[in-house]
Amino acid sequence: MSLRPELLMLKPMLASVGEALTPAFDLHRLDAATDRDAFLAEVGPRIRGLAVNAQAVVDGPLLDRLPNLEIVANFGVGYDTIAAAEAGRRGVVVTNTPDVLTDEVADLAIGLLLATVRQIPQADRYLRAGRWPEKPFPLTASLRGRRIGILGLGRIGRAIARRLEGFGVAVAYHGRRPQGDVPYAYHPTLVGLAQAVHVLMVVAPGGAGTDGLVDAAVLAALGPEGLLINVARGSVVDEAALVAALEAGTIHAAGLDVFAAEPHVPERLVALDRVVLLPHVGSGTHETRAAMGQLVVDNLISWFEGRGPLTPVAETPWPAAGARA
Ligand code: 8YV
Repeated sequence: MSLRPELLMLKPMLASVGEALTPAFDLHRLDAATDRDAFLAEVGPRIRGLAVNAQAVVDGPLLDRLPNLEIVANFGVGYDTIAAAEAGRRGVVVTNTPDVLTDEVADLAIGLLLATVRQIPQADRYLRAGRWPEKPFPLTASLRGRRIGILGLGRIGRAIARRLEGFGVAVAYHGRRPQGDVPYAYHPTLVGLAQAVHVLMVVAPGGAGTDGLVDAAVLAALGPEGLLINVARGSVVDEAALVAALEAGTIHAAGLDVFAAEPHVPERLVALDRVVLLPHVGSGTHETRAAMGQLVVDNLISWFEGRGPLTPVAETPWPAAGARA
């Protein structure tokens, strides 16, 4: 048996993560196994750490196969596909990658907002299709004088709001509770926020607590001039209701970086010209992905050197009260 801690990756990760882990750990790859069951039966009991990409499912049945697991290090700030509370009950700590991606995702959110309002990709397509000599590109909506609502004023939501201040637009927000240290108007209900703004930007974490939160009623409240921008999780928006609202013109447009069943995007969305669709690239730069990978590595090294996790999630606080060793 190896004296080096044994780690499992469920899917391929950024190459630098594997390279940085290899000197200190024995790395196993579940996706490389031809027989997943036989692999987990043999290797599972020796696994002490998991390194996972955001959106990889870590559920009770998988945790059952890993009885000596100590830590799940997630590559991503969102960890809605990890059963974190269940992991906590089993004494397993879960870490994510906050802060290192905040500004990058906020930048992308602003880019997506402008692209959607001013139809930047559509204008690019128009030029490339050789249509400019026929007649000028049609006039678009404007960000001027618009009110922007943010659903989820966490780290990324705040970074977006700060950027919006520079654009001279009014910002309001909805979340579980008002936050005392911000100058933005709080709306206790999401429908109330949607009614009060022209643009709703979704930045709330995914998971059971936010599933389908942006539903037909919220979209109706946003109204026929309204825009929806989502850089959080597809699950936060009722995608069928969104498609229906866009098709019927009950909202004006949408800019989406995330979808309910990634990487699959409903054909009816793709068919609509008033939406800007991105393949989940919010954190997708060389610099930020490298920083996220480094934080995954640093969490694992810190843990196995006995210094505890660097960025544990809320469900598995550290140091933990109670039973955890
Ligand atoms: C993912 C993300 O990490 O951080 C998150 O929650 O959604 C992204 O940054 C990315 O999809 C890589 O898996």
